Amino acid sequence: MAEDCLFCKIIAGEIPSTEVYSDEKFYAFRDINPGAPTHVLVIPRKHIARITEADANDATLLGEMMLRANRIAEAEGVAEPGFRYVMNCNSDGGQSVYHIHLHILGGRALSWPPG
Ligand code: DGP
Repeated sequence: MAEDCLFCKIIAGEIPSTEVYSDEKFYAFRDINPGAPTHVLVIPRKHIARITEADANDATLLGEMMLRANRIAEAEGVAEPGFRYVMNCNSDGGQSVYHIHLHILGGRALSWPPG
């Protein structure tokens, strides 16, 4: 757990969240400011501040995160109509919380390219 990390505090239960999925490696919860009818954040329990800090030791973890997210998208009912994964990195990428998180956005037709 990293000090002063919002998402580490959510994992620890110090800040409340609406759980969608939880296991020994990952936690998923609803975004507080949803950008679509379905907006879930999938985070590893391991603190990695930004995706560019992940290294070869994290390869399995990152792959598993995508596979868990696939199951969550199915459970949320967005897999078939379609959805989007987003992971923002650093300021120009729009990252505001420095604990990697995969956004699952769905429940409506999404425009492209993003703003
Ligand atoms: P990003 O901008 O990619 O770093 O996404 C961070 C997301 O985290 C943003 O969509 C809003 C969400 N968020 C920020 N604070 C909280 C919180 O306290 N609870 C929940 N559930 N979501 C949060």
